Amino acid sequence: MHKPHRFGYVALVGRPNVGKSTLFNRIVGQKISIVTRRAQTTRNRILGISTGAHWQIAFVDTPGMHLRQRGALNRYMNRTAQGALADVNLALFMVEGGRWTDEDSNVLTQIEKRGVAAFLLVNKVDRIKRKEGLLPFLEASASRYPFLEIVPVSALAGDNIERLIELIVPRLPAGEAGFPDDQITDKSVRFLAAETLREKLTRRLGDELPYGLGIEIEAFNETHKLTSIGAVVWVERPQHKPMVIGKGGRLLKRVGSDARKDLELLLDTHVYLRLWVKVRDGWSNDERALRQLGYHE
Ligand SMILES: Nc1nc2c(ncn2[C@@H]2O[C@H](COP(=O)(O)OP(=O)(O)OP(=O)(O)O)[C@@H](O)[C@H]2O)c(=O)[nH]1
Ligand SMILES: [Mg+2]
Repeated sequence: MHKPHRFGYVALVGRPNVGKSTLFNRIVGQKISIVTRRAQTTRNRILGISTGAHWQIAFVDTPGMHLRQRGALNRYMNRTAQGALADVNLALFMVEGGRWTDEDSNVLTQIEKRGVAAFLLVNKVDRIKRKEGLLPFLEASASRYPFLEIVPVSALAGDNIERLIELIVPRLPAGEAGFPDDQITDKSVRFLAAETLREKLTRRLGDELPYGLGIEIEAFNETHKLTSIGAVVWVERPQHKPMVIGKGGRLLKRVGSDARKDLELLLDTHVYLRLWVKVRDGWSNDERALRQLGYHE
């Protein structure tokens, strides 16, 4: 029998750090969304398009919904994640296998409020040695909402991802693809460059990470051989500046070199990066500064 072509939007939601962006990148087949071991890495709604023979899925990666809201940036992140639940055909609600927290309950409340059709994705199952040990968790989670499916996965190891896609496709409406089949995201290379820098900086800073790190791309000039990028790293306090620069500028240099490697692969040109670190007092709680850094609807 002829299979109808299907197309739809699928939002990935969950509390911070459960592995949404890791899964998103794996499904889309390219590194689009940044990943760190820190909570609250993703700050924007990011579209990632996956195209198969009879289907196209527009995945929406979202910031982790969290309860402790420190300021305007946190509120923006929560609003963005909640807003992503409107107008999607399906939500993938991701939790961590064996661990249910108040923040998970909060995400579920948001799903319930909108009555969105949802799958429960139980991620990081690679960490669980005895798979039988997961059963009580799966049963308890299943009773919390009429989930259409409950799918244990490992975003990191890639376990059960093909099965997940097979389960999603029949839930989508019949319809033509919404995007050209070679398009994988709605984000510009400028955005991806800024995010790459934020990822490398976050990873290098480790436990010393200051809260408000923002990247602003000031110059972006692309020729067929060389992309020249000028970026400002915004910090919130004067004492954060030396942390980001490092002794003798070493940390910033390493960050630049980490980012350059990724960006050269992404852009397929040589990349020349110039970085400055600047202080803007309390920017993450300042609506105007947030808009300037692209954190607005
Ligand atoms: N062991 C294991 N670790 C994982 C898995 N998926 C993600 N991680 C790790 O979990 C951490 C957070 O992953 P992210 O993909 O950034 O999580 P997120 O849900 O997008 O986080 P936010 O953007 O902060 O909301 C990273 O260190 C990942 O490597 C998994 O399946 N197994
Ligand atoms: Mg993320």
